[in-house]
Formats: sequence, structure tokens, C-alpha cells
Amino acid sequence: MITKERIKALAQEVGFHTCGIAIPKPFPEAEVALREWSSQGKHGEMKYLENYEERKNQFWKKFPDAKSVIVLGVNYFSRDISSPHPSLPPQRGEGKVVGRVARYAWGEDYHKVIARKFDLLKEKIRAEAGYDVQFESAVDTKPILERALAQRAGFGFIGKQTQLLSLQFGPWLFLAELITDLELEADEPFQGSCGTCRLCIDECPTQAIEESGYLDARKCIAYLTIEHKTEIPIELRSKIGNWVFGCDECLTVCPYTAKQKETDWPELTEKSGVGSQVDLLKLFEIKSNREYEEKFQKSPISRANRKQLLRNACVVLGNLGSEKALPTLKKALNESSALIREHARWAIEQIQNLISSKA
Ligand code: B12
Repeated sequence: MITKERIKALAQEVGFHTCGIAIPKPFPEAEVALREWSSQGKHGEMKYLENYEERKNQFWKKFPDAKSVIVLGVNYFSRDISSPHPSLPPQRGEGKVVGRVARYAWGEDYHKVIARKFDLLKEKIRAEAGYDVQFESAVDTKPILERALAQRAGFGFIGKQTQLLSLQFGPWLFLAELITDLELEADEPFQGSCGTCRLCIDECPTQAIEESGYLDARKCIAYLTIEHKTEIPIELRSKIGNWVFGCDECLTVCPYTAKQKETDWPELTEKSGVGSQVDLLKLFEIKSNREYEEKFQKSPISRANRKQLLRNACVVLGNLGSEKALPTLKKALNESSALIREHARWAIEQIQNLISSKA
């Protein structure tokens, strides 16, 4: 019989930063909230969130023997090594032609990195349990409300920016789960709240975080630059600043970030991937989807396709107001994708307006 204390010790040996045990049972409150949220259209184009109930039922039917969930957390925080970092809103006309990448995407694709650690952990648990323990692993893609589950497993609480906040690791924690047929004692759910702090609500450039506790994904820069496939609403473009992929504003302002420890997983740091900034003009040198997929196959950036990333690059170039970008943007007017052409046209207009306002 393997105990939860042993499981936690093994998870730590493998390198996971937090580990807790939760019982696999529904989350009535969070599921009602999810239904309400999506019925108000706040999930934008993420259609898969509409049939969560059905997906969840199908998923759990496959594991009639599921007895517990080993919930794991990975600290992915590291400091910038590229300097100076354009952390402030873009300086118009200054000529910087880099876009910022959200921290979760600086290194290697975390799904793959965590999958390798899962294999090590499963092997260790099976060896100690003495039988062929059944596991189903999940990171992101399964119909599991991972933040609610992590709260149930005692990791921390859900903050106003809707992220799971750990007292030890702040909001910079990837969540991952191993569903298993092991009978394990569950941890106590964490009770906590942000209190009166509302920095994330006030500092979100697009006011995507609502007082009600919901995030309006349609306004969230992370959603707009990663999940949204079509045109970026004109009124939101200037607010995107220099974020070309994802956004960390609501995490960066969180007071817990000040105490954040750096990750000891080198795979998740700048050195192992695209890093904190990408050269926007170079992105336009990627001529085909195939070339794009090859370039970003190891990076979370592969979640967006070439069209989306060039669309985002146009928005950032327009916001930066860099004259240097004009020849590249003019060439982009010949792209076969109407999405890229429209955003390139917008960016050219922004830059030209800036030039004429200076004249
Ligand atoms: C879809 C999705 C997104 C969407 C929508 C985000 C959202 N807030 O829902 C977008 C694209 C915007 C997004 C962005 C990001 N994401 Co994301 N995302 C997901 C994904 C795949 C599903 C989340 C989901 O189901 N959302 C639907 C909403 C309604 O469900 P929910 O917020 O989980 O449900 C909560 C509410 O209902 C609330 N609640 C409960 N009861 C009640 C009652 C009332 C009355 C109310 C109002 C609310 C409420 O609590 C529930 C539990 O948290 C998860 C992985 C997963 N399977 O969970 C990752 C996940 C949440 N994302 C993650 C990350 C890292 C990010 C980004 C930081 C990436 C980036 N830098 O660009 C940003 C952060 C933006 C933000 N402030 O949320 C991590 C978060 C880790 C953590 N520590 O919390 C996750 C868990 C992935 C992972 N495996 O690590 N994401």
C-alpha cells in the first residue's frame, strides 16, 4: 500500500514543485459558473468550452476505477535575460521591432516537458505500489477544471485574475494531473482570497477581468493572440501594446510575484525556447505553414498558426509605430491571407498617421 506522503515524496524527487491529492467528483459551483460564462459568450471562439458537460461525462466513463487524482504543480517563473525588456507600453516611433512573449511560452512546450516527468513518476509509483497502477494523465486539454481541482488538492486559491494562486509559487504554476485507481487520502481544500487587492482588475490593459469573478476572454490579450482565429477587434488593437503571443500583465502585477522563486526546470526558461521577445520582421520571412510548424514545433507558440502570429505581429508593429517595418508590412499586403492583409493595412495606417503627425 503506497501512502499519499510517499507519492508526494516521489513527485518531489521527480522535480514537481507541489503535489496534492483530490477526489474525482464534480464541481457543482464551478460548473454552473462555466455554463453561465459560456452562455454569455465570454469564451469567444473557444467552442470546445460549450459542450464541457458532455465531454466531461464521456471522459470519466472511460475510468470507472478512478479513485483519486494526483494534482501536480510546476513553477515556470524565470527572470528575463534579454535586456532592456520592453515591459512598459510601447514607445511610439522608437523603432523597437520586437514583440513580447508570455512567460509560459519562453521555453520548450510544457505539455511535452511535463509528459516526460509523468513517465518517471508513474514508473516510481508502480515500483513502490507493487502492481500495475492505472493512470490517465492530463495537462490542459482534458475536460477538467484544473484550477478548481488544484484548489481542492490544497495548492492555493483562485485569484481575481482567475488563476490559481499558490502562497509559495504565486500565479506562475502549471497545473497537471494523474488520475489513478490508487486509494489515497485526500488533502484539505485551500481556503483563501485576494482580500481587497484588485491590482489585476485595474491593470489589465483591456479591462478583461470583471468584478463578478469572470474573465471576458473576448477582451483578454492571451485569448486574442493565441486562441482567437479571426480579426482582432479594432478598438482592442492599440491596447495589445507589444504582446505578440499571450500576455502576463495580470500575473506580473500580482503581489505574490514579488516573492516568486525561479524555476529549476531549465526546459522552461528562455534558453530552451523562443525566449521573452521575438524579432517581428523576421517572422515575415517564414513563408509557408510548413516552415512555421517546423520552426515552432517545440514551442507553445505552435498553438497559433502562421496567419495568427503574423496578424499579431502586424498589430504590434502598428503599435510600435516603427518606420523600419513599413517595407515588410507593404510586402505583407500581397499575402494570400485576407487576415494578414487587413492587419498589415491597419499597421501601415497607424505608422503613416504617426509620421504625418510628426511632420
Ligand atoms: C481556456 C483556457 C484559457 C482561456 C480562458 C481563461 C479563463 N480564465 O478561463 C484563455 C485563452 C484566456 C487563457 C489564458 C491564460 N491561461 Co489558460 N487555460 C484555459 C484552459 C485550457 C481551460 C480553462 C477553462 O475551462 N476556462 C473556463 C472557465 C469558466 O473555467 P474556470 O475559470 O476554470 O472556472 C472557474 C470559475 O468558474 C470560477 N468559479 C467557481 N465557482 C464560481 C462561482 C462564481 C459565482 C463565479 C463568478 C466563478 C466561479 O472557478 C472556477 C475554477 O477556477 C485551462 C486548462 C484547464 N483544463 O483548466 C488553462 C489554464 C487555466 N491556463 C493557464 C495559463 C497559464 C494561462 C495564461 C497565464 C497564459 C498566458 N500568459 O497567456 C493566461 C491567463 C489569463 C487569465 N487571467 O486567465 C493555466 C493556469 C495555471 C494557474 N496557476 O492557474 C491553466 C490551468 C493551464 C495549465 N495546465 O497550467 N486560458
